[in-house]
Amino acid sequence: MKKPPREEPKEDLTVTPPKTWAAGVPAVVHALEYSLEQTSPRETAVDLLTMNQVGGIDCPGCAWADPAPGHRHRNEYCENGAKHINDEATTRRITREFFREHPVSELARRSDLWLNQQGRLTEPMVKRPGSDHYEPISWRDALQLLAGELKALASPDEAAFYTSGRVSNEAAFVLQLFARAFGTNNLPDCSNMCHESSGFALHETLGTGKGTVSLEDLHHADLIFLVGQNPGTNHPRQLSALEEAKLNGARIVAVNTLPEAGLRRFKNPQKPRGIVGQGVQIADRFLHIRPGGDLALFQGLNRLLLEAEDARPGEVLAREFIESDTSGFEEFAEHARQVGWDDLLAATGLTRAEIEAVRDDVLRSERVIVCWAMGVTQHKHAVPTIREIVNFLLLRGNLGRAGAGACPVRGHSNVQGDRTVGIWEQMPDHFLDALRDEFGFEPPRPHGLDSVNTVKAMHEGRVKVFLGVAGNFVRAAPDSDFTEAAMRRCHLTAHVSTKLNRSHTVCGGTALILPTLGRTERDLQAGGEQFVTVENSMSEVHTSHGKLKPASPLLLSEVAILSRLARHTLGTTPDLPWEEFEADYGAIRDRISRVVPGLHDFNRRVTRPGGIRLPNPVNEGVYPTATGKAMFTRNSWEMPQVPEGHLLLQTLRSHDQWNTIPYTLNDRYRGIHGSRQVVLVNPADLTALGLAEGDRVDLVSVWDGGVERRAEGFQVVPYPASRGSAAAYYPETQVLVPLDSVADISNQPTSKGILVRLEPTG
Ligand SMILES: Nc1nc2c(c(=O)[nH]1)N[C@H]1C(S)=C(S)[C@@H](COP(=O)(O)OP(=O)(O)OC[C@H]3O[C@@H](n4cnc5c(=O)[nH]c(N)nc54)[C@H](O)[C@@H]3O)O[C@H]1N2
Ligand SMILES: Nc1nc2c(c(=O)[nH]1)N[C@H]1C(S)=C(S)[C@@H](COP(=O)(O)OP(=O)(O)OC[C@H]3O[C@@H](n4cnc5c(=O)[nH]c(N)nc54)[C@H](O)[C@@H]3O)O[C@H]1N2
Ligand code: SF4
Ligand SMILES: [Mo]
Repeated sequence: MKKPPREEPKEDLTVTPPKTWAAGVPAVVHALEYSLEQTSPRETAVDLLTMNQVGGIDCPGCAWADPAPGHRHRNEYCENGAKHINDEATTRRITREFFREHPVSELARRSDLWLNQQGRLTEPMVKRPGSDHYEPISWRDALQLLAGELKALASPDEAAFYTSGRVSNEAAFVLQLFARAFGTNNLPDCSNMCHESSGFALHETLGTGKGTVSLEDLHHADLIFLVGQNPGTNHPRQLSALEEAKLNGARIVAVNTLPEAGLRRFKNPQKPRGIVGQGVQIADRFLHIRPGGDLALFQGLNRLLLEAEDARPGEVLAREFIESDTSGFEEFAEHARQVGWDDLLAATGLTRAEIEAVRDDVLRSERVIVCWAMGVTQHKHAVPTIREIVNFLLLRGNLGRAGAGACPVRGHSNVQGDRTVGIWEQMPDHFLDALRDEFGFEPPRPHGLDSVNTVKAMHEGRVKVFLGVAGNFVRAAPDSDFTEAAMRRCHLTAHVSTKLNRSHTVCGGTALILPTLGRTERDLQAGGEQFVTVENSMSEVHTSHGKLKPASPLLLSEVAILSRLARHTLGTTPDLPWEEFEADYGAIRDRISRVVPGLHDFNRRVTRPGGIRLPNPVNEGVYPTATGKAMFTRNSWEMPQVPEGHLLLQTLRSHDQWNTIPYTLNDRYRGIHGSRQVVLVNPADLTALGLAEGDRVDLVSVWDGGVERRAEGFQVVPYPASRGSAAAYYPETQVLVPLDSVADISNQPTSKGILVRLEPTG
């Protein structure tokens, strides 16, 4: 067993030039370094060789899709996937002695990095009211305690059940079934803070919340946009798909506020030439856009396409498709023609020539795909931005055909699947009807609380019991001080987790840690060894089989914990056979197959190599929207106002972290080493602000309401960020994101658009 570090890592910043390419041999070496620090060579090998293979472990990292069976590489994983899996397979353990030694008040002062590095949780623990220590508790007592608190609530709506997207379909289905049978739709999830804006925009305009493309489509596109995403770090195998597309002749346009390494060159570690050669250039064009400028960019492109059609009638727009498959074109076109170039260029920070060059790329391309992620969804006008991307795709019929479409690139490995099987506070009636018909109870109909509204409700005492299934809610949710105060006001907070994180240290009166098996581990139940299923970003549902010995004999699976909690709370009835679910996950999949369209005959179909691809109505020319057609929309925008002396801050991920969990203090591709307390700013902005490299500053968020939000002790790093913007790491800067600073319509926190000033601290 490896020993965890006892000391906090020392901050000692060094800065080197940002890298101009991603992956290749150093990436592999870095993955192994992190792995071997965590675990043993044997375990590293077992995990990695079965990862993303048929019958193997699904990578617990991002939701990127696997190539078709038969086309997979022997090493079908990336540097970061290797880190994520070994972070779970670590041989470090947290025992009851650890909690005896470390009071909760001390753990609450520890860094996110240190908490995670202590290793895997091994047995259920409780912190009782008035105590400053977690102490051991049996599973039975823990679940009875939680069930007792739930039953004592005046209303089921006084409970909230949070899910993070690593949870399997089976566990997620049991959780939402339990919550609804208990009587609430309070099912906030990480997706509320991730792709909620995509869901709303796509639902409205196309009638489906999901992306429309497959990996095959990417390989055969002529033109691919990468908007507001950093694939080299967050979806590394996307680079392999982009490489293939390029070899097939595709052009790539990257739109970003930062010139990320993965957008420039890619050296494929799976290919000999990737190791020794120059690699493949990824972006043919880089648009160094201002933060929040993407709506203006796509509106400008759309205007240019309309004008190109005026000049060459019948040659530019997909007239027949627009006629047969869409609604609202005339109103949209009238609006788009009125967009003023001055506003548009100011909002994007680009030149007209740059945008016209992209128009020419578009005009030369038969098949266009737009990929996007958090740089788009985490802004105030994210929903209109994505609607405008849909307008852009519709204009030339780039939907519903091979090599074209919309590609929201999902984060967590099963965040999309969790939604498919019912994790959403606003599930539509047809889903709730199917649940009623299958299980014989009437699910509650009023919408439940999303993540932001859960924080508000906890703060106001309207939610008293919080159960988090995976994730790290107090670090993922905005406005850390407010969110933590909200959490502390609960009667009871409980977390089903693999590893220790800050959410365990910010406790309600009573707090429970319910440790669980990770995806890498064998899951043995009464009905034999179980596997689970997940859905990737391309709507492919497939299996994941744990291989390793569980981190502790006292761990229960997520399904077992949730089924037992349901049994303790609601009792077993013939209609709700919780024991059966726990014993054999096939029984859960049977139920899913009758509730979720597209997953019929789930048990049989999902075990075929490659699994099931869920149908997307758009690809069949069906649009379940208000008009029954794909909808053009009119979108207005206001330029983000950045008063002099201020910057628009984005909170983002380093190369060495998984969401709220930093693995090291480095961010290799950006040339940042030894510290995360940095703020990256354009040198010209620094000069204007009278700041210089290495200056120490506090980041102060500017927002109405009289509360000061301050993140202390940052070092200034000159960096080619677009003018007027700044970048710093999440979750350290989470404290700056006001709870009320949300995207219109989706209520998603605007984690990429926070107005700040930098206050020198000498
Ligand atoms: N290694 C690793 N992989 C991960 C994760 C992780 O933490 N670590 N997290 C997973 C999850 S849950 C998610 S959601 C995804 C996140 O994947 P990404 O969306 O790639 O993640 P972020 O680090 O938030 O980076 C956002 C990108 O958008 C750019 N950007 C910011 N503002 C703007 C803007 O206004 N316009 C444009 N065009 N660009 C902008 C930033 O410069 C940055 O490149 O990654 C998943 N994969
Ligand atoms: N400021 C700011 N805030 C953001 C973002 C941002 O870019 N900026 N990004 C947002 C996004 S996109 C997302 S997705 C959220 C992420 O928010 P979350 O999904 O809530 O956070 P994670 O950091 O992924 O959660 C890590 C924890 O999950 C637990 N865990 C890991 N694996 C398992 C498992 O298999 N089972 C169980 N039960 N537990 C497990 C471990 O205990 C670990 O400590 O944060 C959001 N918040
Ligand atoms: S690209 Fe994503 S899913 Fe694939 S190995 Fe890397 S982290 Fe895992
Ligand atoms: Mo995410």
